[in-house]
Amino acid sequence: LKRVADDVRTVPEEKAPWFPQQIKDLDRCNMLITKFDPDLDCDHPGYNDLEYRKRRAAISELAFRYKQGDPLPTVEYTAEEISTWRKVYQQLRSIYPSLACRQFLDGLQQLEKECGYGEDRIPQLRDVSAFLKEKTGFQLRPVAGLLSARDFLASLAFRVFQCTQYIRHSSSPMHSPEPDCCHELLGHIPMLADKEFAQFSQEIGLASLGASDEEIEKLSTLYWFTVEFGLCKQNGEVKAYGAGLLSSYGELVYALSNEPEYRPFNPEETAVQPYQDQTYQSVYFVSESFEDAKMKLRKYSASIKRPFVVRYDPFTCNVEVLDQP
Ligand code: TIH
Ligand code: FE2
Repeated sequence: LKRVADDVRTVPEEKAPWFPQQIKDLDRCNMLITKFDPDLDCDHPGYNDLEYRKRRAAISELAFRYKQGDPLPTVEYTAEEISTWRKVYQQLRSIYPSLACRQFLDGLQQLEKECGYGEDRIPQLRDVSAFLKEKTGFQLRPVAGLLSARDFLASLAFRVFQCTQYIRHSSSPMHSPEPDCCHELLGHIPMLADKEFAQFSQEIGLASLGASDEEIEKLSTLYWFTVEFGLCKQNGEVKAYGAGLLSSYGELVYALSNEPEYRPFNPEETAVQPYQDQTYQSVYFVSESFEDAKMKLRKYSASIKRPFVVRYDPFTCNVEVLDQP
């Protein structure tokens, strides 16, 4: 490998799609996907609730205005929102001990002790981000809704996790087809407090930088079946580590019942498995351990063809581009 002298060197556009090389560049990674939008999708549980839609728009506005380095916006949640949170928290909390993986339970316990997690209030992104920064270097950034896979994955390369701040509609606390703060705060955050999982997440992000559309599609499918809906073995039992499961009472119970199909996690196969984003998954992939998932993913990433190599510099928090020999 030949190191390129200039750190801010970029890859010419004909060689690869643009990608962020500095954390500040994430301000440009904000392409939203209009899917499950309460204003556009008549099946959305909030579609007929004008109050809810107005509230969503106001919280989205905070994310649209956000620039890297700004203090994270805080939201004063209403009594109704807190009551939705309470239902979600109570229900899930009662089944976590038997269904969630050890890393998740450790993270959640720390959040309850050190970060004000509990059923009575919705934690603020600002506090959670400060907590994570100390544990694994991850930080949060507010996002208005579902991001394009390319932009979402790119932020992981910088240990930045894009988080929605609104809450699901009160009529469906047990499952949401789109991310919301229950999903982020309960599903993702406890896992991101684990060092090994944080590393795993960043590696998916780094693999995505400058990748072709086809590769992005495969990586986001891998992300889907691991970070969102992954299962892993622990002491001879199958446990959940995927955030989409850990934030949905309905799907968490379903995934660990004997109804769905299980297959061993294998990146080549998993990356091309069609997935379900409206309702529960019909197949889940089971890893032997995180270590195993990380090693397999690393091998897969190395097989992605790019005309350059990227390296994250933890001192400057920049992504360096190196030429292939
Ligand atoms: N289904 C999850 C929940 O109910 O919390 C949310 C999502 C996970 C992945 C995409 S949307
Ligand atoms: Fe998610």
